[in-house]
Amino acid sequence: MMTLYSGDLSPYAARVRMQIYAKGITDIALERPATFGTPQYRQDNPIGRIPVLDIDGDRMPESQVIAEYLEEVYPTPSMLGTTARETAHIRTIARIGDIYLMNNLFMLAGQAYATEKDQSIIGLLGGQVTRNVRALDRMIGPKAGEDGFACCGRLTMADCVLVPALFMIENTLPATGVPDPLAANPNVTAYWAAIKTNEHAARTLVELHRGLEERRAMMASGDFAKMMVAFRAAQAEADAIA
Ligand SMILES: N[C@@H](CCC(=O)N[C@@H](CS)C(=O)NCC(=O)O)C(=O)O
Repeated sequence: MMTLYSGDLSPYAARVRMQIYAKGITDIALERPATFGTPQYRQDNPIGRIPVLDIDGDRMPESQVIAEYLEEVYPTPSMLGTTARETAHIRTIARIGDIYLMNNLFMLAGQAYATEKDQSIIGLLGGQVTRNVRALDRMIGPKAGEDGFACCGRLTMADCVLVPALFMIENTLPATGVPDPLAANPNVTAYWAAIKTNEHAARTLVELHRGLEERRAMMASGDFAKMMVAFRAAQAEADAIA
């Protein structure tokens, strides 16, 4: 039995969920780990993050690693290429989404909620996001804006990463004050409008929006601030043991 430890608003978990939906996998349970953010979770999962794929108690972290594992275990429908070169293109776009966009967006997210914003962090990470949306604009397929697929004319692992990354650009980046990086990039803008209509992307986006609403409610009630204090304490405890 496999369980994906996940959370609605986690863009990294969302990329794996979208892949699971697109592949029609029905025997992986999706669960928010009850201990997430506690010292116990960090003890059980050294990196301390989600997603984690639990395979009968054997825990596998890192969304990209999980995505590649799922491709091997559930090869059809394939979300990789039909040639080595196509697969390399898909993986390049997926890396842009993961490393160059999502990682910087995730690190920036704290600035969206901060009462006093640190402009040096926003400038550094926001600049990376802006630059790499421009790179993406040149690297997605020439028909991406028409067919709604990042490459190869069908849904691939690249789309699974780009959907949560572009969700963050649209929904969490504005609160940091970084100018909209989509405005100057017509291919990505057209692709984003088109991929939103894909059923698996739409399902994933509903979950991401639900997570965002929940986060906003927690912020309004003060529960989010309390959760962050607990998260930091758990991290400090884990660091002290290390
Ligand atoms: N490189 C990791 C990043 C995962 C990640 O940062 N997950 C976030 C949620 S989106 C998390 O668990 N954050 C908790 C923390 O930083 O303590 C992956 O690809 O899975």
